Amino acid sequence: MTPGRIAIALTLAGLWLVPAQAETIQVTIDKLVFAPVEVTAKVGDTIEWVNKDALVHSATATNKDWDVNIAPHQSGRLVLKKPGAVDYICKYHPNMKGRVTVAP
Ligand SMILES: [Cu+2]
Repeated sequence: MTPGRIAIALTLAGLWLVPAQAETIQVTIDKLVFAPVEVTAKVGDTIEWVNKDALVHSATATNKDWDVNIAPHQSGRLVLKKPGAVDYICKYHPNMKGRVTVAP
């Protein structure tokens, strides 16, 4: 869908004036890589990691704020509660790195 068509669809659906709502941001894990490596979000948004590998991974904040386990071919979710930038790794494969920047 083109941006113009999305605007028309939102207008027809009466969604245009609704304030921004919490979003779910997907990060794919494929062959031991988080993609995209870096995401931006807002407090209240959800990050969903989708693990395409046959290995268990985690998204573990280096500041210890959160630790999400993601089973093979499953997904793991986290609701962002605090603003700030958080670097994370996979605790099983520590050279897997990502970053979430959370706006207030
Ligand atoms: Cu891993």
